[in-house]
Amino acid sequence: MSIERADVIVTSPGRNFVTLKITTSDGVVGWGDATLNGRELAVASYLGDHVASMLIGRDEDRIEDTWQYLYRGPYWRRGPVTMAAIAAVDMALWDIKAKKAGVPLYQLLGGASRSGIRAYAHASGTDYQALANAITGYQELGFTAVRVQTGVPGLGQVYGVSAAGPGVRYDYEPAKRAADGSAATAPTEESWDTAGYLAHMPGVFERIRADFGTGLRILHDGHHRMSPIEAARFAKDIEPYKLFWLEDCTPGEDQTALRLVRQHSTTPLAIGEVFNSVYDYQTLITERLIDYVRSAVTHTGGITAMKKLLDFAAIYGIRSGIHGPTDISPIGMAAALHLDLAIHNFGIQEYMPHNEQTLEVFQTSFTFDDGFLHPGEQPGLGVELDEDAAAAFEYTKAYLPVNRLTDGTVHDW
Ligand code: KDG
Ligand code: MG
Repeated sequence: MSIERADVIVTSPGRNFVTLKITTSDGVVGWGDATLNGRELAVASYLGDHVASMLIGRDEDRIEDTWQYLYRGPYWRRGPVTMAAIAAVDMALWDIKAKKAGVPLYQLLGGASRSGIRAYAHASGTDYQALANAITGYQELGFTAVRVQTGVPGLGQVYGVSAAGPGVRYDYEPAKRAADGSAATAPTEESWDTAGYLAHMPGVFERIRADFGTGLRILHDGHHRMSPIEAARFAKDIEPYKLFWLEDCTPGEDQTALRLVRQHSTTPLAIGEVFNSVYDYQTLITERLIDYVRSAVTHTGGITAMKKLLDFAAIYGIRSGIHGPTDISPIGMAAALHLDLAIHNFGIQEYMPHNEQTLEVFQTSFTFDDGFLHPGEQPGLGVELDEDAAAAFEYTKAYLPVNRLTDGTVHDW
């Protein structure tokens, strides 16, 4: 048997997704997620124009060999576009292998190491009361861990904070279409003030601890906005509130920045959602500069590469915190859940439920119950894409916003 077809499907059920469908000569179908938020068509072209023809006739069982062929073969290695494309091929081949074996994928990764996958939700609000209401709402759903993001006095819309108002569940969709829902032509711009943020946030964590007690796992995302010394001071300032993690405190591309933060604080650190290779972590892991690996399976070369990355992290006592916002499709999410269940050094899983339109296109078998996710027992990844439903949602260009400091300088997210 061999790979007979490789088709790229782009759909936009409220947001854009790129999916690879691999079909074998005996009709087994495997699915892979290749969604790269705001740059979707670059990956669709990489797959459709350059990779698809290389797959035809290959043995679908040779997953490691295909991974190395796609990674080393083209001369140009790494990068988010390449690694998202390789990830999609890899996921689809694992999906096929597990379907052929008649087992859920986690069984091929070593079997279950736990009964459920602790998930964290995104709680946010423009002011403290709205944030507290959101936390309460997620606790009522069973979550024991929440990421908290809130507005900063003096600033307008802040990245990662819902403007929807108290009590409304936040669908995390920072990539914006035009105001009327049509294709965007350029990113929106938001303003940012690091000093105001640094002055405001410790008081927010203090109130959360006072109101919600010590049992709640509190996570926070710095979205790469601090300089190394700002991040070091912030991580130290918030130590009394014992966060589960502080994510992306400094821009991800500078691994040595984390040395400075680490020297000054015991606040646990998480980073990696914009990484695409184990080499992005080499210094961070071997020098124990982080506590959680935040890569997405979709952006890091798939299940084959993530398993190796997480095994490497395990040697240094570093745990997983796999990226799981809504720009990871249900296929990418399922891949994360199978890994989460199987690996020993699982930490926590991000969970942003997809909207109803997305779940019409992607039929999932994973479950959420009382704070814990499970990938389900369906053979393969456990997600099938409905091509008729997908065809009803035309690609609509959307961009992540650009941040500017109050003097107009372009800043990180
Ligand atoms: O595409 C960008 C989003 O995935 C990102 O902003 C989400 O920071 C994020 C998170 O931690 O989920
Ligand atoms: Mg993040």
